[in-house]
Amino acid sequence: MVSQQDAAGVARSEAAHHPLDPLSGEEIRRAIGILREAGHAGPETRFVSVDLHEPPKSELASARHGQEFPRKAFIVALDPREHMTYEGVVSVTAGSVLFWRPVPGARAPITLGEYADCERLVRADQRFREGLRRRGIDHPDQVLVEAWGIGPFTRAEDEGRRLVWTLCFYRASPGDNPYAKPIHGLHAIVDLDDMAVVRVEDAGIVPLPPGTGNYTPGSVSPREGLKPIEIQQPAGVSFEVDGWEVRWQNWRLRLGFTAREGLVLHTVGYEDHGRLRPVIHRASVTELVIPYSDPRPFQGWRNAFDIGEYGIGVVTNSLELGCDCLGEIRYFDVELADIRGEPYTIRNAICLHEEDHGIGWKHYDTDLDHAEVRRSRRLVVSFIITAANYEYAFYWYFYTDGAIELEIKLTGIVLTSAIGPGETSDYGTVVAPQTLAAHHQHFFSARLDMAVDGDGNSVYEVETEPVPMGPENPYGNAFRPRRTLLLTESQAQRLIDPLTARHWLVVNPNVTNALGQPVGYQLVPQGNVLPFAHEEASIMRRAAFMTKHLWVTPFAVGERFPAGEYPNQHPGGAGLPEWTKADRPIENTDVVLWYTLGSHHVPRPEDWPVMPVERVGFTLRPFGFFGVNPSLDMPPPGCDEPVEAR
Ligand SMILES: [Cu+2]
Repeated sequence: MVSQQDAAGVARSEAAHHPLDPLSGEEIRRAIGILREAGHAGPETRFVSVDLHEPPKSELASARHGQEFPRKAFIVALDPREHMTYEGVVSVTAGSVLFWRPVPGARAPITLGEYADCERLVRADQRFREGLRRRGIDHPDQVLVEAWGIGPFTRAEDEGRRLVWTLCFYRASPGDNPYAKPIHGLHAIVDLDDMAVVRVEDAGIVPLPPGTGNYTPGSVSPREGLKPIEIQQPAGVSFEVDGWEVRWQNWRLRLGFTAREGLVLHTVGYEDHGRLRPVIHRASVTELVIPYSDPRPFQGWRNAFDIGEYGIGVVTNSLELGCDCLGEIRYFDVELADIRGEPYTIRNAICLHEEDHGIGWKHYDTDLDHAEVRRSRRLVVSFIITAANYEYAFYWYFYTDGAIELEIKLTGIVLTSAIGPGETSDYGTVVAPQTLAAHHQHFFSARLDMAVDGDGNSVYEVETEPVPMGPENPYGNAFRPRRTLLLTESQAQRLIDPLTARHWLVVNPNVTNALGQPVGYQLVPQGNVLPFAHEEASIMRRAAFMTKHLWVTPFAVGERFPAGEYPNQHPGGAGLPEWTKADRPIENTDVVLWYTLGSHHVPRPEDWPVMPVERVGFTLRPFGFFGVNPSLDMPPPGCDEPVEAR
């Protein structure tokens, strides 16, 4: 064992430079090896995820440069013979299993390997093939079979099974868009553990739509007249990258990546005159749920948890220069584990670059006939995922004025179903002949473990109120912001209200700026929406986080995902609704903000056959964090000299 530990130590120092670095392929391999050697995993074991087991904050705080540090893997796996999910932590550096435990009742997320096996299985099933033949489809190999989380839509005899149901589409010829030919009514219910088709259901035939929905250059001739735009940075980039650490214009942060969340930001801080001031300890998007409106049989089952049921790290794209990203790009490869626990690499998974962002500030002094203008710049950290028909592109922006923004771009192909010739529906838009795109919504949960100048943070709701006319307001013009301190979790379950300019302010009551005000960052909502599902609909219990735009919790180890650790087939109530029952105090403590971003999607004909990008986001802006415009010292561009000098 000693030699193994030595070997592990060497591998660790080669692989990781910081305790928050994502696991390398070698560390993944080592972790799985340790687990197997301890007898916890056999040939049947299916691995869901092998991610860094992040060190506790206390350990991070005491970590010193050049010091050795432990490396641990958090592993989720399942044994299909036992129908049991397991989770545990392996110390890669100590060569030992720290714990390994069954999670009774949990249904592990659907892995990519199972997703592919499920498609092959269903295509080969005689009952399914008969269903295809009834629809005049003789080529099962041209049928795209998607495995969807079944949620609560199971029967009594399904008890204990890990199930999915399938939606299928027909690729009439190679290269065609399968979503143009949704196969209506034919659904297989598949036990992923046994990898067996439990039953095939036929809710009735609707003919395939006639269109092709193709969007590639072969089927669309590109327009003319677009001259090239080239982004040039002749002196190179202004950011520095050291391993997974990024420094840019006073910003310092670390990048991370997990199978479930994709990109994670760690220890986001701002270097303010030589002093590194923390802002966010950890930020990521921790759930994504898409409830659909269509009430027809099976169509009403479509409620995907793209993060909790599948994971978005595993479906991250390899990005291409000039297509996904423009300019001087630094890419990061990430390493994940496949279903057998073997590491594999997604090349160019994370894109890092900087962008000019228009004017940052300006003033023209009329008397002096003199203008001062500064450009704004932002650092962009992004990744893009493909969740079957849909693409989600996640962009974290860091600005020269101290703001941080999350923008999520939604694109790809809307989910379709077939309807009869000439038919319409209240529950979707006809986007092509006989092709219905159901109304739906996308709810993201951004988890922001805040650390505004340290861990002692409080959250205020800030609204603006008019002042009653009277001695205090004789002209009726007065209005003022009203701050309400959110004291406990139950007080901190809030909705947006744009008409009162409602937003939330995270302050550190223990630290003041030069003006004597507590330092803070505002969470400023952009457009948002609430779910329209009935309160008794299962999705409202399973994804209860989406019923509020803001939740605030005190930081607690293990409170990572707003719909719980294992949302697959979960009846609901886990995660935020469960934790916040305790109504814990949240004043002057280490707080976590959970902000829900809702994108409301009534499909347009213009969303077909591939939809133009739609955006949702929010901004974190300094409010008293600096005490003065932090971009004051941006260097003048060439245009700032007095006009008379020209
Ligand atoms: Cu949509």
